Amino acid sequence: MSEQLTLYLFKASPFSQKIELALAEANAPHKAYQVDLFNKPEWFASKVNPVGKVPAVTYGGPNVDPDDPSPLSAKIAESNVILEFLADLYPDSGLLPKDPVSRAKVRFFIDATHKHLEGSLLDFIRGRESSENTLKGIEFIQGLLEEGKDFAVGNHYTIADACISPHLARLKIITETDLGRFPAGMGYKLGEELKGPKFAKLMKYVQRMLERPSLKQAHDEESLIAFFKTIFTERAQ
Ligand SMILES: N[C@@H](CCC(=O)N[C@@H](CS)C(=O)NCC(=O)O)C(=O)O
Repeated sequence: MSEQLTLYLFKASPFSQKIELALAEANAPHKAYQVDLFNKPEWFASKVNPVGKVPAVTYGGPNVDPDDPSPLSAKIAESNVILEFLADLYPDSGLLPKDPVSRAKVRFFIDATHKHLEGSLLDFIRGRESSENTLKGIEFIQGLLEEGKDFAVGNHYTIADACISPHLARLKIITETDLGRFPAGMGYKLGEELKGPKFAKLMKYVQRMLERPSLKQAHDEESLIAFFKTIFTERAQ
């Protein structure tokens, strides 16, 4: 029997969703425990992730209930580290390609998503900055997509796709609903810019990622929209 694997997540967290996608793509048996970030259980920081953030996984050790984590399991946090861990655990899943150049490209894509898109998009959604850096980040990412290839790298789903897809799913929501803390209309405006010919390659990639069965399984757009409505009650001026 394989070692136990438990994912601690928050459903609306894009970082958690990366891991849900990778687990689904690898068809990996696991348990999932929803951490209420507004009322975190005391044991979560002391027994799973000292910084109190999701996602986190426990691996190995006895097969315990997720709300009673064992000191004998390995604890792994940081979404991009967990993605690599899952690719290592499931080498035949294709989550990381076998050849060194493609592996480097996957890692570069993940690094680019982190440096150029993740922070700027979240800051835009939270009303902390305009969409300028988000657009620059999207342009940078688009430049990494190779013509005629369906995925971030090559012709197979990898952890690079799992890393960016949750952000693309949120980009779709904010541009279609204008939900966010940014000034009214800025979400729609970003959506209009993305519809132009300049971003056609990226938007086709977005479409492919949103149609992926793993994304459909992990992503409940209606619930996320409802959640956004509860947290984005004010707007930045
Ligand atoms: N760099 C981390 C970011 C994780 C993160 O910010 N998680 C948020 C949810 S989206 C969280 O757990 N926040 C709770 C807290 O900070 O107390 C990763 O990639 O895993």
